[in-house]
Amino acid sequence: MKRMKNRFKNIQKKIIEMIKKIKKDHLIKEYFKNNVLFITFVLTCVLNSTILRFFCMSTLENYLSWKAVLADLTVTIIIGSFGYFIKAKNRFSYYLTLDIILTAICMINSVYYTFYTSFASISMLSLTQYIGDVGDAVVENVIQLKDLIYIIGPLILIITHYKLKKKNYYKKIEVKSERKKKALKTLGLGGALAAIFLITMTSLDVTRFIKQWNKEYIVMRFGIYVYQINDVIISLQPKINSMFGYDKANKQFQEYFADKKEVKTNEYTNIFEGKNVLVIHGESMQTNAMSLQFNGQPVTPNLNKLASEGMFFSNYYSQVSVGTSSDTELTFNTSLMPTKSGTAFVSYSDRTYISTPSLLKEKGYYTFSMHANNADFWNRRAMHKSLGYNRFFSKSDYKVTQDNIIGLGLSDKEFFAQSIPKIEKINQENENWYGLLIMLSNHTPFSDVEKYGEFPVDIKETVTKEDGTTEEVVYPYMEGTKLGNYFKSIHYADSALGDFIKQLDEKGLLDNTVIVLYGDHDGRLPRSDYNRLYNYDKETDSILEKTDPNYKEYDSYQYELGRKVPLIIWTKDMEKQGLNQEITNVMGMYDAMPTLGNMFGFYNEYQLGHDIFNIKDKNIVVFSNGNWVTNKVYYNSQKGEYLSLSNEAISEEEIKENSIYANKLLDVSNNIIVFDLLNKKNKEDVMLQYTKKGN
Ligand code: GP9
Ligand code: MN
Repeated sequence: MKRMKNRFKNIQKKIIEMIKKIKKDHLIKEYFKNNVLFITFVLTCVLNSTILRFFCMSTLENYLSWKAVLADLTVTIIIGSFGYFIKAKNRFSYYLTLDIILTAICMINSVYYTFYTSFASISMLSLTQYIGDVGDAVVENVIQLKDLIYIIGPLILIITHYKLKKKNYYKKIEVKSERKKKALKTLGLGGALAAIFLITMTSLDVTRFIKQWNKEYIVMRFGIYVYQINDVIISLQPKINSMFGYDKANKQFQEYFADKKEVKTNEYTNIFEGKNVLVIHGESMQTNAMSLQFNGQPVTPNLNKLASEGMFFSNYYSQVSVGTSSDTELTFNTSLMPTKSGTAFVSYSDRTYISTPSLLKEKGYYTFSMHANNADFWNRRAMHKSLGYNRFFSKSDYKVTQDNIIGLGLSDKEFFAQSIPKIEKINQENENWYGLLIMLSNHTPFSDVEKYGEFPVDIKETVTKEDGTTEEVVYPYMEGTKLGNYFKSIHYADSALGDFIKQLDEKGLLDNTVIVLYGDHDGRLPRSDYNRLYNYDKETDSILEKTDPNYKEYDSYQYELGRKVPLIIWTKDMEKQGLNQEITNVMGMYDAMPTLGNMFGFYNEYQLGHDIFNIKDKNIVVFSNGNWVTNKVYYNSQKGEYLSLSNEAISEEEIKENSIYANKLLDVSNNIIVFDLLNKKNKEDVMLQYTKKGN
């Protein structure tokens, strides 16, 4: 004990002596004087990363997180240390190059965050050819002044460099023999900071870091640079992943499905057997638009009509990840979740999928998909084959001219009109068919306003003046906002849908057909616009003060839960049969296949979702970022917080169990795709093992 005390005293003494020496010799001042460029580089990069967190993370604790600052310092000091191997006069180019790269990372993520409320992934780079098409939309709508602020970093570095050059600074500080020493010392400092960082990591930090899907958490704890480096490594993993860990993945997969007990029948079993299916992929259609009207005009009269005449699932969620439209197509048709990195459509199109089209094909259906966009967008050309479509009608099958384009491509009205003869032909040639029609016009940024047709989103009021005459007063309300434009856009898409149903009916194509319509994901609309929608003060043409008794807070939870999309199952005579109803139990895109399977008489033994008519109020919807929702509670795994949705008490146990379930489901789903666990050989292996076990 005494020895320990002495040792401690010695260390203390040494530190005090060191501090005195540093003070006496003005070492800090000297260090700053001799390393101006390096310090400027480090500080500007740390500043940029902090600014990014400031714009993306709402709380002070998040953007000033010392862990993130420490991580940024560590990364920049380590990569900056190599600059000392270079001659002083040439060092600037090295730092400037790095500064530009790191600034670009901040800028890209800043733009990306505004658009997707998430951070960018290198795996999206392989998708740039698809993004290119929406690129203009992004630039037009998303790049804001705040995204340009990061340029200040390299600018400061450039200005500093020229000032130093003028003073002949580089010649003065150049000591050739010192270069290597300095580089190693700086690297050592970076290493020491990295060690401190690693020691302070919690087990939660470690697991989230490895999984990488909780991007906000990683950026908050590790800073943007560590996130991006980790992302590169993780993105390379699909290739590496499928090389290692197969046995473990296969074992977990077998156990998962061996444990699964499912009720397979209910009152809806086989009600649609032998009927054709027309699936309509409603681009960016959100459920909340369906309950709104402007000046007495509903935003989506046709959707509303289908919903009231058919089965309307009003608490239905999209479960997309970075693959947006394509992820929904995957989940809807296979009851699997999007992959953890990359997208199934792009990275894993060569895997085996058990899908609705492939199961219906086994029942003799002709299967097709139609989308008037480039066939390679989201790699559909390859993936639609893997999903079991006999034929994919894409852009080259449609007449697309300058006059019939809205937003990203052929307008929905024109798309539907040109699809009818194709469907008619298929109907004539085949006993049964399954078709998917992917809409396009209602795509962000919803700026082709003049092409959507008249649908004012203002408030018009008729006022009687003192002299008895009347006057119309117009308040701008949602006019000119992105959400307002979205309403105009979805109104257009809704009207295209209405026309389409009418035309199908005229051709007799609805007589033996079930229409299944889903919204593929939300429209990624700004929360501030919802605040205007719910808190508009027409007298001042502004948003009510938060202190106003009428102010309705549209908080982040309401926003997340408000991203619901419609699912409607409709036939011409459903209403007459008394089958029309609203189903309010919470339901996800992965429950569509099991629910429809029961109605059409097919079954996927490897489905992750459930038939909603069997699981009812016990259902749980898992999101690809690990969040989940039940009828009772919504859990945000990034924040580790939950929101109660009913009056029932929520126990910590329940949160824990559901989170374990969610993580397992995501793991199993990801493994199925990455390791191609559904391929024939694998299924045979599994069967063989069971037979052996049975013996
Ligand atoms: C592209 C269309 C839109 O063809 O489906 O895709 P998204 O941008 O919504 O993923
Ligand atoms: Mn989409």
